[in-house]
Amino acid sequence: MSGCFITFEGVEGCGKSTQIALLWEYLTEAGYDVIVTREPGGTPIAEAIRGVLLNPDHENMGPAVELLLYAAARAQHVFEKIAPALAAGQIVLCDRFADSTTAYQGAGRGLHAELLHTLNEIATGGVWPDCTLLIDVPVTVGLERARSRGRKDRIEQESIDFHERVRQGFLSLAASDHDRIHLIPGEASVDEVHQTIRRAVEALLAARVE
Ligand code: T5A
Repeated sequence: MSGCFITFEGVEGCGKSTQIALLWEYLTEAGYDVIVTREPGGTPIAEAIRGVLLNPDHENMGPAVELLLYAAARAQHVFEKIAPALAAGQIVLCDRFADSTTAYQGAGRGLHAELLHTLNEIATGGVWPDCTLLIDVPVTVGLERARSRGRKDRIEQESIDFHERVRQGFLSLAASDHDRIHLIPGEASVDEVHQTIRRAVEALLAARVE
């Protein structure tokens, strides 16, 4: 049986990492073989690219360079980690994936949708999430949560307007793909959000064995 690819998306500080850890624990205890990974990153080469992308000193990075680096990190991540894990039948929980490029570089930076689509096709090699959990919070709530970590990375330093466009980009994606993208209200307590996510993933896994 091939594995199951589940991605988590949303604005800065929406609670993805927190929820991925809870879902990993739940699924592992239930006997599933689960790995957790993230974008940009997940492999040594892609983590090195992450360092370049998020370095707050790289404020002169052009939009095209940013786009190509996210795509390069994703191509290596899919090739080295995600595709082999799915082929081995594992559940892959991934903190961000190609929808982040559509939201940040598309809606946020204003890059052309067709260009993003082509690059996403190349970078993913056709490996696409079975299910995406979009945790939605107001931008100010997410940024306030993220701020508690200290120095902001290069993308967190962007304006509120940029982050609002990103949020709207995610919401548009969810509206256009109900089957894959589950919109999860993220302002509820950590446990309430976890329960909502659990129900969505249980339904997904049950449907796959029918
Ligand atoms: N990016 C990424 C692109 O521009 N294009 C792309 O193609 C890709 C893949 C990645 C950056 O790169 C950009 C997007 C990002 O800007 P990152 O460091 O991985 O950088 O940033 P994020 O993915 O945004 O990760 P964060 O850690 O900022 O956010 P999370 O993981 O969503 O949030 P989390 O779980 O760490 O929670 C943040 C805080 O909130 C609390 C937690 O305890 C924590 O303190 N919290 C809650 N508090 C109250 N109620 C809840 N329900 C809470 N849930 C969590």
